[in-house]
Amino acid sequence: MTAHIAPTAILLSDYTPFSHLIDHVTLHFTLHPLQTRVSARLSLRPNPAAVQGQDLRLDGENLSLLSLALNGKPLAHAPDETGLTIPAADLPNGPFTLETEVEISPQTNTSLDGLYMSNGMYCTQCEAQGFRKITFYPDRPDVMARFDVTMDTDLPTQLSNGNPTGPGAWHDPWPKPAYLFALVAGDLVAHTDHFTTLSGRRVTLNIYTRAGDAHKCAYAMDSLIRSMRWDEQVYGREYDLDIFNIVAVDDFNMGAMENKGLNIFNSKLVLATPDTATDDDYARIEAVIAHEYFHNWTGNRITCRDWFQLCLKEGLTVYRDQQFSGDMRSAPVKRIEDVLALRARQFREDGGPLAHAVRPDSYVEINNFYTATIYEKGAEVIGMLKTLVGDAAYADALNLYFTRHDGHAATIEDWLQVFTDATGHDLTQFKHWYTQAGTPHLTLTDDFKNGTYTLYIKQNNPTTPGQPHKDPKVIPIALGLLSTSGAEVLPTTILTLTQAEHSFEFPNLTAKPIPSALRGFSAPVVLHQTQSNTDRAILLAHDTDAFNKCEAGRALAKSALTDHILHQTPTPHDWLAAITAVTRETTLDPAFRALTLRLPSDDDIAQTLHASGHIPDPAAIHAARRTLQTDLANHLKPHLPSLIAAHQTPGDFSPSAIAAGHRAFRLGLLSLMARIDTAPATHAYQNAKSMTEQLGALAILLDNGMGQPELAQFHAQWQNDRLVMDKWFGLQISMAAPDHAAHITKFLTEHADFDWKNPNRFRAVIASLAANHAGFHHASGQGYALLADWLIKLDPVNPQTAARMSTAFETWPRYDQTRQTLIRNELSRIRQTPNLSRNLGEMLDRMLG
Ligand code: 0A1
Ligand code: ZN
Repeated sequence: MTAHIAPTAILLSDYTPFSHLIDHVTLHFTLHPLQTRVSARLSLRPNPAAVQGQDLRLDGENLSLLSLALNGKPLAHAPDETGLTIPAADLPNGPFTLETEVEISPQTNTSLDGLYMSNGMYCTQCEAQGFRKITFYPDRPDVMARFDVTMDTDLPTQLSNGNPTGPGAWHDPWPKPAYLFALVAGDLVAHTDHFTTLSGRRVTLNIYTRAGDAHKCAYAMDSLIRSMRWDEQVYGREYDLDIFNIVAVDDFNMGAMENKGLNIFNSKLVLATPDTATDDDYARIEAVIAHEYFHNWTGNRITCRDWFQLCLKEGLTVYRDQQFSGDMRSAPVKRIEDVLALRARQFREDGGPLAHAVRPDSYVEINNFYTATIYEKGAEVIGMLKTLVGDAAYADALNLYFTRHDGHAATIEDWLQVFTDATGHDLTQFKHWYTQAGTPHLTLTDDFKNGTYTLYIKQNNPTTPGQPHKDPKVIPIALGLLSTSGAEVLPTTILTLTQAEHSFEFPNLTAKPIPSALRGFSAPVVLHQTQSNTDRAILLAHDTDAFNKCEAGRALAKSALTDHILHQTPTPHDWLAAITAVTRETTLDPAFRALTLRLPSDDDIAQTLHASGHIPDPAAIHAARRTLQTDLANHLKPHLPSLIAAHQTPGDFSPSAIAAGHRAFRLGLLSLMARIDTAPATHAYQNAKSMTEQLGALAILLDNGMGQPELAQFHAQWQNDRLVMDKWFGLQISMAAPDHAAHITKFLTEHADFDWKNPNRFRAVIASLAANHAGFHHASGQGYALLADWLIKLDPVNPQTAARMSTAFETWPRYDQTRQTLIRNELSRIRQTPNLSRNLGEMLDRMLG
């Protein structure tokens, strides 16, 4: 085995304030693909809150230092691998200026971190630690400074943070940490609009794209304007610069980035027209535009003291973007979708070797912590806080947060203190949600005696890596009770758990009620309860809580699937009847019906089987799911043609949630129909009026072993549109039959258009293989080997994306011995690769345990 040096972990408990404060930063860029020069002038002074007389340590990576001067006098100190130290002996006791000039090479920076090039455009990504690849600087979020930026380049579009002060010159009046710095230079076109703030200031809004893409910005612009208005109305937050710029970039590791006044976006989260973007793309664009905009207050004006506090800005900003999307669309449907995504990504993470607390206390590589736990569970924790204190108190607490911490770098302790001060709540126990990893499991049992219904709830917090002991958590359970005729006998009531076991009594009832527990998914927990299919069907038909109504349908489907897998039980009639009733219920939102119709994914079933002590068999899960689909299709058959016809969206395309709901429902019906007859799906493909319909119909055909002519037609139609081509690549793999998935993936990696250095294209191919559960976990191990080969190849080029993709392996402990061995062998093989990045190295070490 090749020896590797164990990288040192960074610890929360080691935090100390930085030695100096920076009042002002002046940056000048002379842009050149291979030899960009960066001149920096920092105005510093000793930090009165830090130990006095310390050296000045600046971070810096891959920088050639050309000159260094302190108060105008040259210094001769040489940098090391990770930065530059000016010894205390050379530092004045009062204010001083430090000037550096460095040379960097954006063209050869394939990591897409720091200053890099994409399609001839210069752009930056500095979160979390990219600024140190641009100049020597204390690259930590608690050092906040005002920036002035200028640049030399022939490119016509020259952007940075703040307000423009001249051509290629920018002044940002708001102190900010280095991770919010951004610079863009390119030959771009602007889609421009304006917004007048609550206090009457007129703000210029620009979305910059490559020429030819400007007509694809209308929906992103509309989403931005609605976000700005919503943040004023709901949180009282106004925009604070004269201009707000967004730039769409084709090569980007993540979704988007909230740089002050200059958000940089992955182009797939900006560009949309009805014929190129699906309804899911539209919804995602709206959500991410809002997310990045909302960071202007929750992240930028109030930032994080250190990276352990990442959830302070991310959990809150996700919570806010989820509220926004709920207000713009259907709140119940949005909640159901968010919970399904939480379970698919965060519960999966929390139940495996990569589990970590919402506020971790150690990391090796911070870029590995932009996770579903920090983001989505971080948002759930805020939702629980709001449920516990109430809406009015939540608003008071947020107002206090904004006034108390504006302009500062805060901690989770600060955040909780604001709630305590504003609402009087003691949040000592609640804080466990931030510090203890793992998904709590709740077990519900009940009885009914002498007119009193008693609910017993047990809480169990499983151990996670490095955290063998857990304390009981504070858990708000929203509960309703229904009679067997479906009438609500107890409207939603919040039960607050604080101990390992509780009982709750409900007197004066005439018969044993049916509990509707965890309404609206009031806490991110796994609920175990023995429910009869009859009770589930009553909840599906009558629950007033939309989330639990849908959940009852899923519980029916899950028990049908697991019974079929474990005991070969035939598809139960009560599930078929209950789903048929919902499908035909015209008073229900089509988007809701579409969600209810959708069977749990293969991965979800594997997770469920594992949680109940079984070893999931990917091939059996896949087969069971198809059997149930076919049985449901046959049961619904008499109704399918009329339902499919009824949900055709007439007239011009609208991206509205209502129109999208009709399309989603119709595609769900077409997908069932295709289990019997694929002709309607072929017809739908030929007559598609939007990308949602075209791609949806193609997916159905591929899922049924058809669609080869359509696939060729799709390629011919869209070969020049890179974002649509990502879909073409991905769909063939995600819809491939289990026996063919690895082979098709390999074939597509040899395609001339497989540009593996582009993260969107890499993800379209490699993440689609990982998402094809039965294909990836095929007994041959070919899927595992292929993924490992590609991680080894990508790591030296783009370690962040390689590390992120490695999470496909995180579920290994669920599976049988043979698969566990196959996966662990691949993980060890990758680990032994010479010069592996710290990013991928940390992920492998955590997965290997
Ligand atoms: N703060 C961004 C996420 C982000 C993080 C890291 C990035 O590059 C490595 C890019 C974006 C957000 O929450 O949207
Ligand atoms: Zn964010």
